[in-house]
Amino acid sequence: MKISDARVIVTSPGRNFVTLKIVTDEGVTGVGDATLNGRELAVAAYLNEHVVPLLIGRDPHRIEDIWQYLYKGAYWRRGPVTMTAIAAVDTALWDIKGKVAGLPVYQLLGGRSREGVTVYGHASADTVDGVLAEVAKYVADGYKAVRLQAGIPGLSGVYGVHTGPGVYEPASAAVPAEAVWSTERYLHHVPSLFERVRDEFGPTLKLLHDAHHRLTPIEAARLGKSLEPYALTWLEDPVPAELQEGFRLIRRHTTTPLAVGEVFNSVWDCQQLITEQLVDYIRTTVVHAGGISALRRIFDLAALYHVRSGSHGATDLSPVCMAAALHVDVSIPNFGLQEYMPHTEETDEVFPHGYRFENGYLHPSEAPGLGVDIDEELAAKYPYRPAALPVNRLEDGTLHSW
Ligand code: KDG
Ligand code: MG
Repeated sequence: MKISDARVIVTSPGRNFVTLKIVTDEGVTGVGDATLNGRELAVAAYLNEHVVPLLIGRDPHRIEDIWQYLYKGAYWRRGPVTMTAIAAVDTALWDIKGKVAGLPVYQLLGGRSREGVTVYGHASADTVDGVLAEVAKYVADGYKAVRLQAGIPGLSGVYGVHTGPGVYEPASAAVPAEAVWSTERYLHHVPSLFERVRDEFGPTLKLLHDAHHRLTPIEAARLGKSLEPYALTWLEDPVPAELQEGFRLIRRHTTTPLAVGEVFNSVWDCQQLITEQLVDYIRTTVVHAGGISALRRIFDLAALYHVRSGSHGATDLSPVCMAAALHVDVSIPNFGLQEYMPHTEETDEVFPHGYRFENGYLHPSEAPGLGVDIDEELAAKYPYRPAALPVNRLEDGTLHSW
């Protein structure tokens, strides 16, 4: 069997997605998500210009060899654009292998380690009362875990806080929107949110929070400490994680579990965090960390150090990524949680898929391969629209992150 064609499909059914479809001379096809929020066309160009020409004529069964060839052969290793492109190829090849084998991909990864994939939903609102109402809806839907994000009094347009109808979408204008951030206001407000939710919903509901990389290590340590009475499952992205040793300082001060990794691209980005046991959950995902093959390697390393998976699953990761993530989640021994934000109806129509939500769990498709596809005709009806992630400035105008 040989790869005869590979198409890069850019579509925007509510938001932008990039998808790679690999076609073989025997007519078997595979899909991989290649979406990098706000930088979609860079990955599309990388694939079209530098990767697709290298794939034609290759044996699609040689997943590992093709991965190594694209990674080592580029000379310029790692980076989000390169690794997202490699991830798309890897994911599509696993899809093909599953279809040829007549098995869902999780069977090729060792089979089930659990009955369902526990997911967390997003309770998000301007006010604490609004968040409480959202949590109640998730609990009624069977969710076992909920992430809490609330507006901060005195700040408008807080990143990560979704209000009103429609799905979560942080990328808006072609030129990044700007908001004002105050760490003081934030650190003062967040504990009161968790106090109310714990009081109302009791001790067993898993509660999470995302700090979106906005703190310094000592500020994060203070937040972790102040949230200890509310027993979070995790505090996510407390600080930007380029300086992995920065997590030592947070760890020294708090027992609040830490999660990090949605912006990581390779095992090297989390090596120190994992081997020094500086985090509890590693949030790397299929699309941005080099595909199913590379993600499994990260999770295997994590398993040796009591670190569990907690893959990113926001709406800017397409249903192709979610389908692939679920095959990994259901098979690995050290699964923790999977993030889940439902996509828009338009997105679900463009990406028909067989995974399903039931009572707090997602279940991968039982169809051979990943159990997801792209309707190319429908995709063509939604042209690309430039959209970028926002930035924050401190009250004095200094550029902060998110
Ligand atoms: O593209 C950025 C989003 O995926 C991100 O803001 C979502 O932080 C996020 C999360 O935890 O889902
Ligand atoms: Mg996050």
